[in-house]
Amino acid sequence: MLRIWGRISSVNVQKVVWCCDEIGLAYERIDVGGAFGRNNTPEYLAMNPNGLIPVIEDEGFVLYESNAVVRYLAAKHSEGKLWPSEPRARADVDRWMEWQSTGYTPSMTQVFWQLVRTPPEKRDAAAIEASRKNGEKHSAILDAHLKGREFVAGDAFSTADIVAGCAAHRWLNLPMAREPRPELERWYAMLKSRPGARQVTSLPLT
Ligand SMILES: N[C@@H](CCC(=O)N[C@@H](CS)C(=O)NCC(=O)O)C(=O)O
Repeated sequence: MLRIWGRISSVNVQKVVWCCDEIGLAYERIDVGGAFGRNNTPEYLAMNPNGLIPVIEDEGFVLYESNAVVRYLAAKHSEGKLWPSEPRARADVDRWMEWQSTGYTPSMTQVFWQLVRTPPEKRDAAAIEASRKNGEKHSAILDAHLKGREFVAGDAFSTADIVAGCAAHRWLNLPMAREPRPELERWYAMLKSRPGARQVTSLPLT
C-alpha cells in the first residue's frame, strides 16, 4: 500500500492526502515532523536528505517534494483527468501549482506561524502585518483569476485546485480579519463540497 510520511497539519502533506482522497487511493499515513519528530533520523534522511515532509513510498519508489508527489500520483492514477495530458492544458495546471508553492503559501507562512503556532506574548506584529499584506496580494490575484471560472485551470477540477485549495483552506481559516474575496470564497465552498476534499478541508489549523 502507498505510504505517506508526514503529519496531517502540514499543508504539504495535506496536498498529497487530498490528491489520494480524490483518486480514491488507499494509503497509510505515518505521523512524522513537527512535534512527532523522526524526520531527522538516518533512515528518514535516506528517503529525503532535506529532512522535510511529505515523503511517499510507492512499491519501493520513494519521492519527496509535495507538488512532484501530487503530479506523480495524478499521472499514475488519473492522467488526462486530474493532471491533463495536452501540453498547454498541463502547463496551465503546472503554472498554478508553481504559483501556489512559490508564491501563495510562502506569502502566508509568517502570519500562519505567528497567529497559530506562536504564543501571543512572543508574536512579531511587524512580521504578521507584512505577511498578511502579502497573503492579501496573492489572494486578490487568485480571486480576480477565478472570476468567470469554475476551476483554477481549464474547465475541470485538477491538481491545481488541490494545491491552491490547500493554501486557500489555510488563508480562509486564519484567525484574523481578511478582505472579502467573493470569487475565491465561492470556489473554496465548491471545493469543500467534494467528497475527496472533505478530510483536508475539515482540518482545523494547528
Ligand atoms: N518544498 C517542499 C517543502 C516541504 C516542507 O517545507 N515541509 C515542512 C512542513 S509543511 C516540514 O517538513 N517541516 C519540518 C517539520 O515538519 O518538522 C514540499 O513541497 O514538499
